[in-house]
Amino acid sequence: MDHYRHATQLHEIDWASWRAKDLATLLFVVKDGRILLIRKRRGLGAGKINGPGGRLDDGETPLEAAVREVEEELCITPLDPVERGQLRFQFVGGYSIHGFVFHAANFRGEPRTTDEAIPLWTPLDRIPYEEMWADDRHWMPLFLEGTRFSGRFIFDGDDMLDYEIETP
Ligand code: 8DG
Repeated sequence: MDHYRHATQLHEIDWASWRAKDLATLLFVVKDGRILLIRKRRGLGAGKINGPGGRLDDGETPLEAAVREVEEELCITPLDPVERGQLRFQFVGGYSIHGFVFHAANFRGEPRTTDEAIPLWTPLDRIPYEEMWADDRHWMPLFLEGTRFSGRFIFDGDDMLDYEIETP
């Protein structure tokens, strides 16, 4: 909605009618006290550390896309992913993206470096927030403790201008 291209604060947006231009996924495997992060090599957020994920293809559900993206980016198959949260991002300039965040406790295969990502098994107390999107430090602790969350954010490029995170 280019309608919101000038918004810098959450209250300027009618979130009930807000619809993102793109839907996307993030999936974090958490196992043996470590979380499987990636150094993202291309796409939105290239260079940053994140979880594997990307935009939905036509006709895909978020769950299907989440599994496909992990397979494409890391060559592993996450087992029994569960949705834990949603993230709604409005960018200054008009772009918007709605992310679905999944957790998986297990996977099949061995993570490999691909054109898209470098796998980084990371101890849970050493998450490199300074190399991640600015919002992640606010919801990742909820994710890791198993609390469901729903976040809304306004970004200007890499800068987070306003945010709110709700839990049940
Ligand atoms: P491409 O072929 O279109 O380049 O790539 P794609 O795989 O379709 O999409 P992408 O560019 O990888 O999708 C953007 C990813 O970035 C998607 O997984 C959601 C994620 N993402 C944001 N914003 C934020 C954020 O603020 N924090 C985190 N952790 N992830 C984010 O778009």
